[in-house]
Amino acid sequence: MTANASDASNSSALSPSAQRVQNALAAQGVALTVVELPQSTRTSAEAAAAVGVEVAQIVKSLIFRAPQSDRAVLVLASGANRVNEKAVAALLGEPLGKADADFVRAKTGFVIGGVSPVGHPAPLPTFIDEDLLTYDVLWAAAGTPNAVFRLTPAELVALTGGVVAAIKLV
Ligand code: 5CA
Repeated sequence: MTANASDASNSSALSPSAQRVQNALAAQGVALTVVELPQSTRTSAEAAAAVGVEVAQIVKSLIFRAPQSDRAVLVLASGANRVNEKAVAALLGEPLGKADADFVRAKTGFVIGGVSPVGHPAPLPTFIDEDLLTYDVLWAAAGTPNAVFRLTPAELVALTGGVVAAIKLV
């Protein structure tokens, strides 16, 4: 597509990674809006402060590696929780290991700190922390470390097709 004067002067133009998330949302037919903020949303705490919600309402998009199948597994956790890797592995039926930054980038198309629940090159097996379903409103990363979007828990489940489960470390 050719840039024009109107694009160049559009202060709401998104960076390419954030635009990929916006396009993925639009392709699924939901009216959700990616916003790029001047401040960092790299961590759950920063994201919560930036949008003015509790850290528990931030969707952490964590990638684990299933080495037997070399699959990436997406875990969507409340910003307040740590993930019980063994519980996720049991649900998946395969052991899980850590993912390094290159693996995360290759499987999601996003850098750590900006990994979105949607907009990946190919679908990922996805698990959703059941605690996220207790909030009216959530915010998730949208492709860069300062891009986010607001959604409901029902939208998170519908958009990702994730399995809702008890996966926090207690
Ligand atoms: N933008 C915010 C939420 S809106 C965000 O992306 N938070 S996050 O928690 O989902 O992403 C940061 C996560 O990336 C950390 O919790 C951690 O699990 C992971 N991470 C951070 N550094 C590394 C690293 N060097 N290698 C692999 N994973 C990492």
